[in-house]
Amino acid sequence: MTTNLPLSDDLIAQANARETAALEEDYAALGRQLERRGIDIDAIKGRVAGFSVAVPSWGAGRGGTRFAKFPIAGEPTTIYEKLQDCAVINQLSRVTPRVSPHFPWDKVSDYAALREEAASLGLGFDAVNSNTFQDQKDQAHSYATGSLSSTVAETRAQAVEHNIECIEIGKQLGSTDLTVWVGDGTNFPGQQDLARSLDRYLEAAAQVYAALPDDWRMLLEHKMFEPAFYSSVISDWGSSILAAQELGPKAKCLVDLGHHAPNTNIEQIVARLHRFDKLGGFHFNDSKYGDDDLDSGSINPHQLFLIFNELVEAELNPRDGFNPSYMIDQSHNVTDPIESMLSSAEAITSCFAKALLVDRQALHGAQESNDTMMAFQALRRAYNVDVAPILAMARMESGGAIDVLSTYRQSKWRERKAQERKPVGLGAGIV
Ligand code: PSV
Ligand code: MN
Repeated sequence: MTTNLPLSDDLIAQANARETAALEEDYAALGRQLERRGIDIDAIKGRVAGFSVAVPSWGAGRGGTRFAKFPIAGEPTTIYEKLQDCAVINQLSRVTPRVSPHFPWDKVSDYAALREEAASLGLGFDAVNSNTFQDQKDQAHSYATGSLSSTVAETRAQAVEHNIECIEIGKQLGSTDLTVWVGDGTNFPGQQDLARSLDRYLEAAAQVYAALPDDWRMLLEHKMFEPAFYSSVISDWGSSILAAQELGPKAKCLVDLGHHAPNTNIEQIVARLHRFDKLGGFHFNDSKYGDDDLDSGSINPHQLFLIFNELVEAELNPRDGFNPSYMIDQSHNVTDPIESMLSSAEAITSCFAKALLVDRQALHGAQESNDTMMAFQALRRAYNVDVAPILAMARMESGGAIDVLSTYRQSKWRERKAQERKPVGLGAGIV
């Protein structure tokens, strides 16, 4: 297979050459500091090198809010251009080797060719996402009454069929997960029967479930509100786990960090879902109010760390299994999406690395003896470590950039694409 990587290796090597001496110094100093705590920095670096998080195809564009889109010159408009931008992110960060596509947004006529194109860019495909929250041109039945839970039988059948089509596409792309998020819900008390709408959802979702290949999972993504503001059919992790339990073992819950009420204890939700073998994956982003699109780790990096602390615990106690899928799901309208995704991938990987630094023996010992302060300090001591040299060293050793953002700017990728790509229309925002 021919490789077609978007940035030149020379550019990355030259940028790294200017940073290598300082990195080696910082890495050695951190290595000595961690050694005093009995931690082998190279072992942590090895775990970091094995970590990955998928990026969403739609995150390569400046999605913005549903109120406005402010396109930038050089923004991608096709899945092919989006893949190129995702390849830039992976080439620099080395932690985002998979792209999660969304249908019908990313529909093409030849999926084998799309898979090959992705592979030549060093990318594979992650979970396929269905879209029954928007009407498409020439669609027979509107989703105005909901999709999998609609009162209209033909609409439900159409939503089921679309999800099955996504599975078929996913098989061709090499995916093994179908992520299902429905915007179904109501805006008025009394608008729909709360129990019967869930019954309809479960019946339709079971038809999708029945079409899953043996090695596939169906990831149910809950969201408290928006676009429905009074009730959502799969509004919270309770509805999600009940639905997943009803559907069967291949149905798991997907936690989008922005889909909860403010201040919800998401790390506890993670522990609960894992306890019942229903932790399917994450959509990473951050949130200040009830939003779900701010850059990961930009508002509450400590929460992200606490989530990874639970994930490291879960991995050590796999119970029935531990295989959550990780993806970034963010899209706003103020930065170059490549830069946001690079920054988020770094924030996510940092929290993973910090969680690995937690002295588990000290933590568990303090928990058992009810030494609250020392239990908390076991977490605090790990959270306070600046793990940047570990991430940078892992990246450099696998061909990525020590300083991802500065190398990206030096590449002038966006400026070059502004000359080549057709301008994006104003369009509408997405949810
Ligand atoms: C819904 O807000 C969501 O988080 C789901 O993952 C969608 O598929 C995605 O955003 C894209 O709009
Ligand atoms: Mn999401």
